[in-house]
Amino acid sequence: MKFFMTDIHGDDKGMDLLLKQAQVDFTRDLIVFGGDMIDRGKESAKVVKRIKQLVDAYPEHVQALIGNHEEMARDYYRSGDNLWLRHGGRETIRDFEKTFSKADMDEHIEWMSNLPLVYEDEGFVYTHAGLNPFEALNHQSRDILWMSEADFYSISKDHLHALTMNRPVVHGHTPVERIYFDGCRLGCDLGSNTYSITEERGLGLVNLDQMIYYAYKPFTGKIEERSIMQY
Ligand SMILES: [Mn+2]
Repeated sequence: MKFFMTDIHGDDKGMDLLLKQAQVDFTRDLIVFGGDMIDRGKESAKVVKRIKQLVDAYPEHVQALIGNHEEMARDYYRSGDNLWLRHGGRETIRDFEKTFSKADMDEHIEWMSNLPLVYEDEGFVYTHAGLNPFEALNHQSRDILWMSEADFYSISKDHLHALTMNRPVVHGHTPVERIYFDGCRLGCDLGSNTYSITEERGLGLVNLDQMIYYAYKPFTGKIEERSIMQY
């Protein structure tokens, strides 16, 4: 099976529950994490630690991408850019310092700062927020980490299909209440710790083979199973 999970934003519990619910088998399945592991939620360090452990243990079956929140952390540590501190970074630094030794902290920050922008396999192209149709898939600029839903969805299907060789693009970044497939894009961020309507915040685990997903809602503590809408 092929899975995607994105924009976890520090919800380690939700991540754990969903992986168990879907019975993800890291020795056989593929799971791609779409970035924004950190910030807003309380357990950023645990989430980064868990995903790094999985990538290290199952490099053929677990892939992780960078999101704009890891990019802000990268800019903070590399060039002192303070933007991150105003987007949850202050709390994440405290959590990292509480969870990791100095050496572990450096190792995890270095690891998440160097994650790729794009992953692709024969079936799909995976990215955090979007793709620039004027740049080759392996030469995308870092701006794509910040691409708005409006910009990404204004690209014609033909243009995007030409870039991806007809593979759907699986992404996160902008919270949605339901996951839908428009024929070439699949937005999978259910707004974990970020969506404006608190009661509707969720974390999703998408099964790309079955086109279904599990949504964990911290407000109710329940996991709902839904089909991906297609039109
Ligand atoms: Mn996000």
